[in-house]
Amino acid sequence: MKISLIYFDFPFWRAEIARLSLYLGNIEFEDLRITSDEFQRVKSNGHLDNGIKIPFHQLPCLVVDKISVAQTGGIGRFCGKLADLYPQNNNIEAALIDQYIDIATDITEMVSKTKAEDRNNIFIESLKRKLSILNNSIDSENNYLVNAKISIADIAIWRMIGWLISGNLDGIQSDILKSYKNISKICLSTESHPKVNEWINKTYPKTYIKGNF
Ligand SMILES: N[C@@H](CCC(=O)N[C@@H](CS)C(=O)NCC(=O)O)C(=O)O
Repeated sequence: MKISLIYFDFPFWRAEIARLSLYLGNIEFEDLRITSDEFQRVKSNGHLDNGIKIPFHQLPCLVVDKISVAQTGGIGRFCGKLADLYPQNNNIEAALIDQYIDIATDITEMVSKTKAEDRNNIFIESLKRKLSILNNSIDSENNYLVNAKISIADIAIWRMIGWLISGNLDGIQSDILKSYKNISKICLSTESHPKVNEWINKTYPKTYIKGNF
């Protein structure tokens, strides 16, 4: 099976859910990172400069034996199944993992649909409400979100939170996580997984600070 994952050159959760699953599962893949210039063309014509089709004109896109697949959740589940980070025969465990992928999407959309000037107190309070609910959904004894083993849910939440506290989002302070200890614990456990650590060393910008949760 020939697999390529197409995204931009940064470790956002929408791409990392796939890249990191494949890496953790020792599954060979092409990690294709495109420029924002090429993405402007993708948005208008729905394919890469080399002709590869990009469904819905959106990234990430996974290409499996020349078949292009879009949508973060589906891509994450596909890679998770290959890498044993998402169950193939346990529907309830799958649904528990899915709910974390979907809350990562909800929070991402909530933030990315606002401009810096709209991130006022009301917005920050509603973001904190979401984080608090997420925090309370996690058992404080657990190192991972579902069934005490790493899954695509942990990768999604760790990288979504990493983006949220990066300091690169105007109006969102990097200490926003400080009251949410269960989320922090999940992020720290995921980041210190040996293969995750290897991937960070191999692919993240040298400025990336570990343990910052
Ligand atoms: N529903 C899509 C959303 C992906 C998405 O919004 N990707 C952004 C880049 S991070 C994008 O392609 N935006 C351009 C557009 O939506 O036209 C998914 O879950 O993958």
